[in-house]
Amino acid sequence: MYTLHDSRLSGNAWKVRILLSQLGLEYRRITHVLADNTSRTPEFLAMNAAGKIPVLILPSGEAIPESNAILWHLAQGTPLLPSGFDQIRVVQWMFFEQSEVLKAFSAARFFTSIAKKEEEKKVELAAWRTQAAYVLRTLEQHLASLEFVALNRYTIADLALYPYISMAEQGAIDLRPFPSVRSWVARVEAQPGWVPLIEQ
Ligand SMILES: N[C@@H](CCC(=O)N[C@@H](CS)C(=O)NCC(=O)O)C(=O)O
Repeated sequence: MYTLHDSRLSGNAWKVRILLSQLGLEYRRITHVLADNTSRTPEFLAMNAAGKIPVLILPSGEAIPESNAILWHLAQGTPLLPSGFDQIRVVQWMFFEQSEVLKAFSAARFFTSIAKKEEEKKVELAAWRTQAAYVLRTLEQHLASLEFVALNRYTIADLALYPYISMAEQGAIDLRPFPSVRSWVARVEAQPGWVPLIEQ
């Protein structure tokens, strides 16, 4: 059985929960309240020196931090992670997500809708939203003629990009001018096994 260290609202942990569901893998959740700093205890830091969730514990006891490393491990040998040169297209977009998307979209969402510190973080929010607009323009152009980001079918590259982009509006990042991005979000949500952020 797998164990997933997550938090209730984390988009990075959501990626992993979607994939576990899509692959039909059973797991138990250890859901942290990040404000309580339980991801900074010596025990947790021994699993992930960065002190962040998600961390997936494999049935062997091995711990994997970093959402995209977890996706990579779980998807190996499945159609969601192709082999050969196609794999480069997948990893290319997974790096794009970590370098260009994650910080801007997650921080804008956190300070707008979760911590609700829009006034205090005004300057940073403007910079994150400018970066987000650049990302959305890039994806809009890329997805204008493609159904999925890496290949002509759903892969873990789509899954890596999906959570924070789909929640952009929680960071007051407007998705309305990006119809191809919105259609892609809908296509990802239509994949068998997709689960919502908060399950009833
Ligand atoms: N690059 C990491 C980022 C993980 C991350 O930022 N996790 C956040 C929650 S989404 C976290 O644990 N924040 C708590 C903290 O930094 O103390 C990944 O993709 O998994």
